[in-house]
Amino acid sequence: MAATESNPIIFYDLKAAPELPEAKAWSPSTWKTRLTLNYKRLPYKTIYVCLADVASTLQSLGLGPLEGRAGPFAFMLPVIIDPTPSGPKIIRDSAEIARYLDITYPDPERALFPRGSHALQAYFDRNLNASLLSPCVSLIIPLVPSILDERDKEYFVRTRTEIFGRPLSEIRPQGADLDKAWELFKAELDVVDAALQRNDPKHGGPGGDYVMGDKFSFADCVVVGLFIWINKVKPEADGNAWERIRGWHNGRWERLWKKSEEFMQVD
Ligand SMILES: N[C@@H](CCC(=O)N[C@@H](CS)C(=O)NCC(=O)O)C(=O)O
Repeated sequence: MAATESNPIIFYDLKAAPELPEAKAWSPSTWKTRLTLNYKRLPYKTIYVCLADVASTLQSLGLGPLEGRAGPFAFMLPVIIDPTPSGPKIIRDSAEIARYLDITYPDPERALFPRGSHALQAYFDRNLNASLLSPCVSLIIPLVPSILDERDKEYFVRTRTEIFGRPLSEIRPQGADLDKAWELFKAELDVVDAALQRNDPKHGGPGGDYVMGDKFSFADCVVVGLFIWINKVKPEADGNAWERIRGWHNGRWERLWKKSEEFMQVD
């Protein structure tokens, strides 16, 4: 084992506006890694980086743009540096990081990818992100600037306006369209809920509130990371989004949140 309390893993996360301490640690992708590190009880230290500085920070570590990517998404967080005996090792992308940590710090009791689940979890991660992308783009992304400092606000609005081809302020639906967007979001979660119902012992499943039933895994980091993001960004105009979501599907998401709370420490 390489990382120790005195020589921890370095975890790069995104910074929120300093005057909003409750918004600290807001990104869904970097939460996947924080949950991963906390679950595996690995020693780590977080470095918070402004969105506008992600590219220059990663370039200063010797990283180039992600393959096939240009513009704002060419450099993304999370990134970790693991102080291995053969020198620092840089890993980027939350799923890559989780796989790397399972291999490098094996602990059968705390595997993020229990045996046989690698392919299924890769499919889950990809599809959950893809299916929730469209409702999240309209509901949550336009509110992200509200938790950023002035420079990041300008960066986020400018880059997202470029990506979406219209001003960020026009993306968020209003009135009846807002309710429709939440319905679309719920419809996507209906699909996940229907799948998770198969964990019930009456279907031969193990029971329990995690994606894999009674065992925490990387798939839980994917879902919980998304909910934490929604909580931090606080779409208050919608009457507290989490209040809405936690009652859906017979309280499934609140139970998952509560079961995962022990892995939510922030340094
Ligand atoms: N698939 C990647 C996605 C990472 C990602 O989307 N990161 C965003 C923050 S949530 C980012 O760093 N964006 C940089 C930017 O917007 O400039 C992962 O899971 O690590």
